[in-house]
Amino acid sequence: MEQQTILWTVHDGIARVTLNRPDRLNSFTVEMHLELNSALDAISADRSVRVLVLTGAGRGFCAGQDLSDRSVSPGATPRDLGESIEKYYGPLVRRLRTLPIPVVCAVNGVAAGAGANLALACDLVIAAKSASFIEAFCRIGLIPDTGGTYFLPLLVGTARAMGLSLLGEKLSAQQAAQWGLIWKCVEDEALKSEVDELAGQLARAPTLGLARIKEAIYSSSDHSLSEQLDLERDFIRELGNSRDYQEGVSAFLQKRGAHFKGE
Ligand code: T3D
Repeated sequence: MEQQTILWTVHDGIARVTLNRPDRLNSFTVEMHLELNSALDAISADRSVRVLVLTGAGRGFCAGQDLSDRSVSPGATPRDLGESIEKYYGPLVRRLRTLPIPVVCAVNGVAAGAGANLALACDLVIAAKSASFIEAFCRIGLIPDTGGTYFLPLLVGTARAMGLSLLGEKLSAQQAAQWGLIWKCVEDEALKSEVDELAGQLARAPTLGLARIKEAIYSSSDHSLSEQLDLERDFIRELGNSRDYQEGVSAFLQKRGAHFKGE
């Protein structure tokens, strides 16, 4: 499907969404938020979709908020940036984290500001070697939003989260992978094939099980060990009744490949 600011397709259980404002490094306007949101509505409603891949067109992944959309001339009434977070960036992160399918982010180039944290909100992040991550907010007097102040310390620890956020320096994709900020860094030419292979693998996997893995991993930071053990029990109980569990065990015992339907 072609909209003004994003492109999206669904094929073989894989939804692919491309942020498509390459001349502005795919930075967000209200129009792009609205189009992305309506694409995610359609993708969520499509039961055939078992994995979502998010990427950017051109040489960048996403440079965060389109700053040319912000009037900062002296005397102009300041815009309520909190409203922008409340209406667009916050709901986008909540949505990606709660989608009951894996979300793969293919970081094809620079990811800055909300663009960097949008990537971190995804479940698996694969970046091209030439890509980079910049918590650019401090350069314009803001704080990391779009979940940045949550994801960064959780993923790389307070010291590195502080360095990235207070200095706004460019972090290479290789360093991001070494620090554990992202899943993997690959050669630029290999990004598409690696992401296609990964998305295919996830689209053929037991989708309900993957949904519960995502939910369990993300809820662990809010839980005690005891609460998490109870959650694991409940999810295992539910999954033990699923068709994909039956298929997985049957396939193992019969020494054949499993054919999961995602149920
Ligand atoms: O406002 C709210 O709603 C609150 C929420 C805020 C969330 C945020 O994301 S705040 C942070 C906003 N983003 C930034 O501060 C990043 C700004 N961009 C950059 O610092 C640099 O562009 C990059 C480091 C990302 C890349 O640098 P470089 O040298 O590779 O590219 P460039 O030449 O700077 O950018 C290429 C073009 O894209 C350029 O346009 P031009 O000169 O060719 O006509 C540049 O102006 C444009 N561009 C890049 N980022 C943005 C942008 N235009 C508007 N907004 C951008 N964010």
